[in-house]
Amino acid sequence: MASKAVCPGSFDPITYGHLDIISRGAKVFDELHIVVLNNSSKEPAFSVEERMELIRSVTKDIPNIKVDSYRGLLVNYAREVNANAIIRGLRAVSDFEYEMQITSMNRVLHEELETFFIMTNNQYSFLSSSIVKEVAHYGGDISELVPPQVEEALVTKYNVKK
Ligand code: COD
Repeated sequence: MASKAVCPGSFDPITYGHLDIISRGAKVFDELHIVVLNNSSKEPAFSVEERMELIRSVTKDIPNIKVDSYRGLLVNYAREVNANAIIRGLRAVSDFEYEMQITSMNRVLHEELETFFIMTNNQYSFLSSSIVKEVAHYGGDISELVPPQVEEALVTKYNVKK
């Protein structure tokens, strides 16, 4: 049976940190679904469609990836697409508590679904969508943090000059 994993997130917007996790995960599983979900504690800057479009654009050279969105619980999405694994990234100890909480909750909701963690590449250990938006908002250089398409979308969104 082909292995199928889900890489869930807000991806608001996708960064080189996300992309690193996605490309490494895609080497391990036969099929990887990147799914844009709602994180109830975050107010998104980009619409779901905009986020999916950016993900599609920056992952177009990775053949075993599908980009999707879902309104609802991640475990229900995983059931619908018959995935048996979740991939998450870990940047620092500070990520651990939150990750442990949602992993445990997801296991209560769907005990066959395993979560796998990929350690961040040191180069991206400080990187998050929030920090990128903050720097972009004030016109700072984000070219080392996100792919060019995402940089362009942020510059347009915040109406700042490069
Ligand atoms: N290096 C490595 N990994 C990174 C980096 C980086 N620089 N930046 C981000 N990541 C990883 C994150 O650790 C995460 O694993 C993934 O990339 C996505 O990150 P975000 O920030 O885009 O996404 P989150 O953490 O906001 O996603 C949370 C979900 C949307 C997945 C979660 O809220 C969810 O599952 N919502 C649906 C409802 C649900 O089922 N909730 C869970 C049960 S309570």
